[in-house]
Amino acid sequence: MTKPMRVLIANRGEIALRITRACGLMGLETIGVYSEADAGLAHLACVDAKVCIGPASAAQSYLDQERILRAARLCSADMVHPGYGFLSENAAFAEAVEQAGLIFIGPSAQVMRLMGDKISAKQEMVAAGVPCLPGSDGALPDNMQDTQRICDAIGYPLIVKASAGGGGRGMRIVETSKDVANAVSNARQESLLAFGKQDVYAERFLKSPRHIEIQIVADRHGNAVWLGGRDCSVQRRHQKLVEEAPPAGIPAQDLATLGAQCAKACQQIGYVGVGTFEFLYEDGQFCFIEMNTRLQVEHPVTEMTSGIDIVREQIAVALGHPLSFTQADIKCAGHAIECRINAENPDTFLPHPGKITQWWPAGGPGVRMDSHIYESYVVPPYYDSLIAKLIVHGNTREDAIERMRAALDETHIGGISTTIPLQQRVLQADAFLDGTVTVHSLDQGLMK
Ligand code: MV4
Repeated sequence: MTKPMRVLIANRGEIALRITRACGLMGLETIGVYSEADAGLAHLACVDAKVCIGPASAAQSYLDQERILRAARLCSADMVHPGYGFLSENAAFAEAVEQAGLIFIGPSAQVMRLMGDKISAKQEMVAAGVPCLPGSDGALPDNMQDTQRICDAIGYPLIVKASAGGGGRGMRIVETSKDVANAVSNARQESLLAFGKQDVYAERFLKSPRHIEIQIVADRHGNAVWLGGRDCSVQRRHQKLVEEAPPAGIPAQDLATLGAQCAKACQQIGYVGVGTFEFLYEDGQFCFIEMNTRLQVEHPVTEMTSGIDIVREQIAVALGHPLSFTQADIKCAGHAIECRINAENPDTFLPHPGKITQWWPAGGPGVRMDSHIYESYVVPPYYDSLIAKLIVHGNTREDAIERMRAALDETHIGGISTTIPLQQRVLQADAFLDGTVTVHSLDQGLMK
């Protein structure tokens, strides 16, 4: 018997528990790391070893590469799973993990850099035949006359985006030609301040798009498969609230064409791991915006419709195993919806940390609750406020909506306020039932 591989889980909360479960199924040993504020995390009761890596502040714990690598050495880890957020899209960390002789569970540092830069990502996608919006060919030049000419050629409205951006920072919408100079210099300044990089690009602006994404997985042997599409349009301030698979009302054939383009793009850029291609969808057209080189929060809706354990496959391909299925094996069955339950005031969205005094999770057929909370658990104020993901599956979208409404009603979380009341409203809103929600619907008050 060879000794099992050991996976260090460089994350916290529900995703640390999700990764611990996948490792358990695969016969892998697990190492949990936690901050001083997180000694009570649920997954720490299930791991084979645990290490406190520092104070509550993420900068001194979950974001501290040295402390995580030290814990990895201390516990003889073979692999590091970064989860989402924190160091998951940090190419320097991926490199440091490999330098230490360990396996980073994610794509190569080189591909992370290529896709992390929005300008090079878009150039790669154009080259791979993935649909993109018309815009500047690479970064806008320093020269304002040339910039003005390029923007006039794109037409208005257009959007100026930071190459290092993402999540909505460093963007400026430009309505007319005379606003170009100001928008570009403001976007540059904001990007320099936020990311230390002032490169920006311009592309046509879509006024009311949906946010559609494609989940992919690729192995080291040149196989790449897309596992389905998701609609993540229900969001507020770039925080997603409800996600579903498949996207409602989009012809399956159109999604399949796009999925095949994404899988091919993975092969062209040498992508290995799980990943997500993000698109805007308007008037029947998809336009690539960015790629996420990590496991995503909303991966469960794709697991429920594809039947694939995405975390398990992610770890398997990191170990060098070939994918255990081909594209022809993947069928989208039924419909899945996820609600991200946050410890927040549902109206102001202000975080509401504190002690959970009551926890009654929903259950029953087609109901899945991915959560690390329990009665007496204290939600710390230092991190993301996600405390649970409620996922339902049904044969049709209507069945899934019905199950989600019942599951939201059944779930009781005492002691703190949560986003559940807001999600209950979304699940009753005409725009949601019609499948016409755009990324602006919630902010525009269309789901009250
Ligand atoms: C856009 C856009 C309209 N046109 N690009 C916002 C965050 C970043 N990921 C990309 N974003 C957008 N890019 C063009 N050419 C509108 C948005 C956008 C958005 C996109 C996805 C999810 C929520 C959003 C909320 C506001 C704006």
